[in-house]
Amino acid sequence: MLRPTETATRESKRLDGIWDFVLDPEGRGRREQWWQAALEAPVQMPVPASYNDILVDTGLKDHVGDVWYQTTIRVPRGWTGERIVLRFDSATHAAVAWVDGHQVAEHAGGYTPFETDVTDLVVPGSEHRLTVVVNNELNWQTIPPGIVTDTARGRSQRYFHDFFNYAGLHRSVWLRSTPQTRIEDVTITTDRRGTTGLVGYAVLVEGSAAGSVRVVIEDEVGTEVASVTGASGTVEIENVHLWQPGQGYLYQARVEVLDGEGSVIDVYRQPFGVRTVEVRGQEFLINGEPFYFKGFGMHEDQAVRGKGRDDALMVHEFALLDWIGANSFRTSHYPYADEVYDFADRQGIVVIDEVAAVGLNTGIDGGMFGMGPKHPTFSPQTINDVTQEVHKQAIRELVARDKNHPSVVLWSIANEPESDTDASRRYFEPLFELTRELDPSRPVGFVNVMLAPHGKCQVSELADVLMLNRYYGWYVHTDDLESAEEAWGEELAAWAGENKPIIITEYGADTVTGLHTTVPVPYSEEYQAAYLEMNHRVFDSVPAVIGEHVWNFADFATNTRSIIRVDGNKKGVFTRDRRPKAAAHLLRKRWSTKNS
Ligand code: BDP
Repeated sequence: MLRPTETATRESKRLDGIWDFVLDPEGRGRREQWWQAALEAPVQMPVPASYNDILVDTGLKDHVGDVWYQTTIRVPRGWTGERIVLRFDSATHAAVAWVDGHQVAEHAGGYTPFETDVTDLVVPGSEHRLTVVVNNELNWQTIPPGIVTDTARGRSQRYFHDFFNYAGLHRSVWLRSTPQTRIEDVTITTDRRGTTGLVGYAVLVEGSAAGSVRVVIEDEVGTEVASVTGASGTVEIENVHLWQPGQGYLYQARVEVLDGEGSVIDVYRQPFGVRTVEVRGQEFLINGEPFYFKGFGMHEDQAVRGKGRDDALMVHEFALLDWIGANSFRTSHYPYADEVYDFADRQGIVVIDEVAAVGLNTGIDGGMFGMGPKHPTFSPQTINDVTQEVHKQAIRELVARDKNHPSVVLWSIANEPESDTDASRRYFEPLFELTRELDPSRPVGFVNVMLAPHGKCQVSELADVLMLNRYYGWYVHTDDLESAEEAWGEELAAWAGENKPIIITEYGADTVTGLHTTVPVPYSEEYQAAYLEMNHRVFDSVPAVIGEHVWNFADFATNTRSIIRVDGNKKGVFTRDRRPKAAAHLLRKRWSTKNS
C-alpha cells in the first residue's frame, strides 16, 4: 500500500485535528446507526492520540467497547476527476468508517493502515460527514489476544501483555488523490555486485488507461543516476552509495506511468536504500559486514497522548538513541507509525520489525507473574485456527507496509509466545513459511521467552536468528547477580551450540529514578547498572551473541489492574519523560566503543 504523498499527480490532506467523540459502553451506536447524523452530546478529542488519558474520566481510561469519532471533511475542489481515497494510518484495534450514510471501510488490527476508494461518494469542493467507530476489545481471536469479562464495575478487559491497552485513532487520517490510472504498489529489493547496486523493482499499475512504466533513480541530491522502462526488472547503479547503519543514504525511485505519447499519467516517489542483509553461520551481515545490534526494545508511549503519533517526541527519541550510541531498536510489540521507519531510514538506524502478536502465552499473564485463571494457550476455545488466520493477515499487512524500508532488517513474528509444545510448533510453522514467501529478502525470527529455554523450545529451529528475552537477576535470581551470571552463562552457552546468531532482545530491571543505595538493591539505579554490567559480561563471553537490546528504552504505562507494577513498567533506561537514569551513562560508555 503506497503512502499519501505529494507529487505532480498526487495530493494528500491530513484530516487530523479536534474531532467529535462519544463513548458507547452499551454498544448502542451500531444499532441506532449513529453515523446517520451528527453525534449527540459529543466531547472533543484530538486525532491522532489515544483517547484514554486525554480527559479526566476513569470511564474513558478503562473503557471497553466502541467509541465514536466524527468530523467534517472538505474535499479539495481541485480533485474533480481524480480518484479519491480515505486512509487511516491505524485504528486500534478495529474500526468501521462511514462517509455520510455509506459504510466505506472495515478493518481489524490496531497497528497497520487501511484505505478505501471514496471517489463516488464525495464531491470535490463539498463537505462530508466522516464517522468512525473504533473498538478496543481483545479476545482469543484478535492479535494481540485478550479476554473481556463482566465485573461489578462493568465490562473489563484482561490481556496477557505488559503494556496499557491504549486505543483510538493513534495515527493520521488522510484523504489522498491520484489519477484514475495509477501506481498502486511498488516493491524494491536491493543487492550489490562489487561497486554496482542492483535494484530489483516491481510496479503494480491499476486503472483503465494503457500505460507504460518508467523508473528513474535519483540520488540524494536529486541527480538522475539510472533509469529503466517496464513494470518490473532490475536497474543498476554504478558506484553505488550504500545504505549503512549510521549512514542512512537514500535514493529515490521516481516511478512514472506514461501514456502512448510519453506524457506522465501518474508519478510516485519511493525512497529506498541499497543494502544487503544476510545471516551467515552465527553472524548477521549488513552489506557483508558483521553487525552488532546495540539498542532497545521500545514502546510508543508517553503521558497524555498514550500511543498517539508525535513528531517532536520521535525526533527527540532518535536524538537520544544517537547520544547513547544505539544503532538499532525493536518495534516491541507492534508495528510503529510509518514516520518512525522513515526516520530510521534517514538516520541509518536498524529496525527489528515486530507484528502485534504479543501475549500468545497464558503461562505469562501481564508480565512474568501469572494472574487469574489459567487457560491453555492453543486450543479450539482459545488461540485457534481463526486466530492463526488473523495472525497471518497481520504479517501480510506488516510486510506490505514496511517491505521497502532499508532500516528493517529482520521480521519478528511474535513476542514471547508459548513455544515449548507441539501445538505451538504447529501454529508457528505456517507463519514462518508465509513470512518467507512474502519477503524472501529478510531473515525471520520470533522472540523466545525464558519459560521455553534451550532444549525445550520447539519453534526456535524455524527461525533464522535466535532472539531471547531473559531476566536473570530480575525475575529469577533476584538480587543475586552472581548466581544469575552463572545460570545465564550456562543457558546462553547451550543456545550458542545452535548454528544461529543470537540477539538478546530483552534484559532489564525495574528502576525507580532517583532511588540510590550504597550497595545495589533491586529498584535502585545502582542495581540497574550492576545488572546491566553482569549481563554484558555474559554476552561478551559468547561470540554467537550479536546484539543487545535493553528492556526498555523508557518507562511506560501498563495495565493498572496488576499489583506487580507501580505506576507502570520502570525498566526504562530513560524515564517516561525521557530523562536518563544512571544506566544511560553506563550504556553510552559501552556502546560508544563496542562494535562487535
Ligand atoms: C517480557 C515482555 C515485555 C515485558 C517484560 C517485563 O516481553 O513486554 O514488559 O517482560 O516484564 O515478558 O518487564
